[in-house]
Amino acid sequence: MPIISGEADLLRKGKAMPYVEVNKVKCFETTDGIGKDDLYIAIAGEKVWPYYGNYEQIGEGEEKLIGGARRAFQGTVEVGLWEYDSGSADDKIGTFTAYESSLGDGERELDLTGDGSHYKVFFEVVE
Ligand SMILES: [Ca+2]
Ligand SMILES: [Ca+2]
Repeated sequence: MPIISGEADLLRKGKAMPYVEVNKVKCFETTDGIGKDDLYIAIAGEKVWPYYGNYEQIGEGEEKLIGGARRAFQGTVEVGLWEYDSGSADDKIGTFTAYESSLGDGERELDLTGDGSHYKVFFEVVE
């Protein structure tokens, strides 16, 4: 993946570069409305997954191995799961904050329940 501007800043400063990395997403219940969800993941407001296209469809009982959708950060960073809608604003499945202090804690999982949904997201702060 290309080096994005934030990463370049960190490289210049010569500091350690923690990354937040989303490993897996499981869908237990899609957002309100009919059919599958059009899922995408954003970190610090920038789409990091899927790499091509606006979203990937996910249905109830399905999971996506995200593997490697990551971004460097310092301090804290917001990660969001969103449901793409073409005719209206996207629906927020949920957002959470990743902390630099979680470096080395291993993989964590969180439940997200926005817009009538239930997802589990598995993520990690790595070096
Ligand atoms: Ca929707
Ligand atoms: Ca949609």
